[in-house]
Amino acid sequence: MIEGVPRLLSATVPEDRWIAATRHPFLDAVREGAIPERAFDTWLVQDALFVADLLIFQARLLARAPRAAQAVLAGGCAALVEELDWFAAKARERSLTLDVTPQPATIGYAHLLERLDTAPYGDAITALAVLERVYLEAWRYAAPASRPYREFVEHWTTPGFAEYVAALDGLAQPGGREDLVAEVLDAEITFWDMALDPKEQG
Ligand code: HMH
Repeated sequence: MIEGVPRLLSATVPEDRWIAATRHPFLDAVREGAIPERAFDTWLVQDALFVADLLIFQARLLARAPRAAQAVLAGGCAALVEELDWFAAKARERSLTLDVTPQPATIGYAHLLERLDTAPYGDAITALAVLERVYLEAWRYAAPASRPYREFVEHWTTPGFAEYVAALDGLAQPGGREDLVAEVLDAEITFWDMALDPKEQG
């Protein structure tokens, strides 16, 4: 048993990477309010780019999903569209542009999503379930955050998001390409690393 990993996925998820992805030092720093806002903002804008890539992947996954998985995946696509609106609103509030160059972590993750496009459905949905579960558990670990990040941590730990992640757990088909699950966790770790060491954006 690994804490935070659903039972169905526990045999598929490498424990060391799981812990590195869900208890990253960036998350401790967010909880403590110890991240400079500039660094947080840089990461936030890259996450917006990631969500745009994720929507493309997920829409394609929906197109080839079995009938029984359509409602959850379609709901997820609609939620990602709303999430992009939310990112746009946060960017306006914080005077940030979303029109930035993707950083290497974001480009690397986008390439992984492209490879998942051509993976068998069972492997792709399992990777998506892990991708969302790891994000939820990471933000749960960061809670309760002090200001100025509390609203962000609350946004990514809502009951609605948790229910969606649980529904994805139920769609996962573990036992296939475990290397893809490990790659998702590595991509998540690299994404948090980028948050601690952001390249300045023009
Ligand atoms: C890096 N992983 C990352 N960003 C996200 N927004 C999610 C997962 C979940 O949508």
